[in-house]
Amino acid sequence: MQPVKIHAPDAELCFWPELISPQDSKLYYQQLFSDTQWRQDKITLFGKTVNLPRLQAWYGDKEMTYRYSGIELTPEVWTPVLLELKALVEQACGSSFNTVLLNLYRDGNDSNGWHSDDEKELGEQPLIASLSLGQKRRFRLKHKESQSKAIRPLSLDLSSGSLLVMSGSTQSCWQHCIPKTSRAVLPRINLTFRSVIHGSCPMPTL
Ligand SMILES: O=C(O)CCC(=O)C(=O)O
Ligand SMILES: [Mn+2]
Repeated sequence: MQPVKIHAPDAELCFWPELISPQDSKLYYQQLFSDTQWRQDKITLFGKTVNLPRLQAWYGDKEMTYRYSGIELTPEVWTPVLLELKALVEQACGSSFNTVLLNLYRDGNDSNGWHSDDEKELGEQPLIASLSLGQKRRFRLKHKESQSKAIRPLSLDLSSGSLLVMSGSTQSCWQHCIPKTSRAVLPRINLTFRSVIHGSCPMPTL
């Protein structure tokens, strides 16, 4: 399937609206929902520790151990279903990955705050492949230069089975988020496949 190129200044965005069929997406969603080692991670901001507004899990190659807040963490070992999805995504976008960060948005109160996936461990121009399963949620992007009002923010509805690939200068020039919604929504799982340099990790954002 050919992706749709989304044109925006300082960004490279490629979108597959239906990389995975609705039937297969449903099966993958159910399997990941029940078989993933979901964790309630916390973040400390200005001396206050709070729960992240979503559950997370991190899988990857064994040597991706990292240190975070004084503790050493190792990713969970790839499961057959995650390897299957990794292969599908790698084939679509022609890049390879060594980790995946999974997010579970349980309802409309769960969210992911404005951030860029620009940790130095991801390299200069990281390619991030974001696969969505379950409830459709809105994904927003805004250019980092608030003065450049001429550059319009973007909104994309990420439905089940869709793949969004962000590359080039997207992470250095833009931020993205999944806002809360007051609509009654079912859970959504998002997988961001990443290629991380040894001994590093994706850091949580609020
Ligand atoms: O849930 C999404 O679509 C985005 C997830 C994300 O930005 C991240 O995990 O860094
Ligand atoms: Mn992100």
